[in-house]
Amino acid sequence: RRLQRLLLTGAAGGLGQVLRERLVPFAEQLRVSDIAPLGAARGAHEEIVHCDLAEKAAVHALLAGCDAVVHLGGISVERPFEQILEANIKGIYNVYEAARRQGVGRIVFASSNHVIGFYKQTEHIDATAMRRPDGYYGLSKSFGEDMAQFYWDRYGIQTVSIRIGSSFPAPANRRMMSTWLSYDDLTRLVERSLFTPDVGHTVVFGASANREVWWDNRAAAHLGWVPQDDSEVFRAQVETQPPVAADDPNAIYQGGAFTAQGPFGD
Ligand code: NAI
Ligand code: 15L
Repeated sequence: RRLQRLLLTGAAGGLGQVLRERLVPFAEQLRVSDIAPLGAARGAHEEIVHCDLAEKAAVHALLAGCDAVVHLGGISVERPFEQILEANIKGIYNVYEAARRQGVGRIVFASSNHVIGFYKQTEHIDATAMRRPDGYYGLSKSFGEDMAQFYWDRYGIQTVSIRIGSSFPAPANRRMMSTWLSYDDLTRLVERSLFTPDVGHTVVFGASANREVWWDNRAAAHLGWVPQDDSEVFRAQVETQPPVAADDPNAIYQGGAFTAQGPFGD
């Protein structure tokens, strides 16, 4: 199972730098793209394309000749709406419309837990739960998931929307003991998302096999992804931090502090 040409957007970012290495076995050619510097090509298997996702013509050229896209590019935190509009909302439209025009059949979309951030940590949900975005960033990911559903229903372009929890080398706080997604589990999930046949538009929550997970992935069982890692190995380290107050959003909401960002004045 090897693609001819795979595009990775957001390749200069935290997860992009990880997947730039780890996606290599999955394609003959890996096209890596970002608006930020990417350095030199890492070998004959790599193509580097600098591109602003908000620029339609550039994105259409970016997808030419690709079999699939792992779409990580965009703003990854809460920001004023105008910034999110450019990178994430126009960006995802440009990616899907380019996929349609260029005949790209599959997209792996880096969605986020912030599409459901206003659920309480005491609630357990699955992919059918109504979305409750916790800011403009979460709204843009919610729009991205709708875009994915529309391009599947209307044009047959397949997507796996991965609602990533917190994918970092280690959980940075108590909330992330639940939301943490190891890089190894992320890589295996992206692999399953690229190669599982007939995914249509599948929504999957990206969290490792942590002791307390708020998300039920039975609706994505066809991906055959079973997380292997567990944040428990970091508990002692995380619990050296002072306890979180009971009224702190980090202790109440699945989206943690994102639920209390803004408002952004002009
Ligand atoms: P990051 O912020 O480190 O990387 C995002 C990359 O997108 C950056 O390199 C940035 O330069 C690029 N970018 C921003 N605007 C752009 C534009 N207009 N045109 C082209 N490129 C642009 O974020 P990270 O952590 O690597 O996340 C990757 C993806 O996964 C993002 O879409 C993020 O929203 C999503 N995600 C990540 C989570 C995590 O725990 N790391 C959790 C949930 C979702
Ligand atoms: C996200 O969506 C962000 O991109 C990431 O930086 C983390 O903040 C993560 O969610 C999280 O919720 O921990």
